[in-house]
Amino acid sequence: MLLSSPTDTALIEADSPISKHVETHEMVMQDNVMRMRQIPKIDLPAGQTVELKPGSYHIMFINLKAQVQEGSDIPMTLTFEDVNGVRQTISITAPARPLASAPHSNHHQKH
Ligand SMILES: [Cu+2]
Repeated sequence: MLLSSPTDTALIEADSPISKHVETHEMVMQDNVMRMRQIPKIDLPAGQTVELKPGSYHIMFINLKAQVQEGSDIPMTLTFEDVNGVRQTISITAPARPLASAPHSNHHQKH
């Protein structure tokens, strides 16, 4: 999903009927391992296109209400807030993508 805005804006909330919770995440390198973490918002600098994709910023569905097929279109509502605090809500659909190899938390057994 590609997001761009003519003014400084941020994606502050995502919601979808397919899951209980929807979070915005980013990938960060930590101890040479890519991990994801929840972020409160995704900044959209004026005129710049920000891409949401596996391995980068993404929207994560927590506690899915039903099985989701890869590639199926997921309806969701995105809430944006600009620098003046003005909010705008947009309804979209976006294709579901697999996680790739990015576990949420690492549970390595170490000796
Ligand atoms: Cu995630």
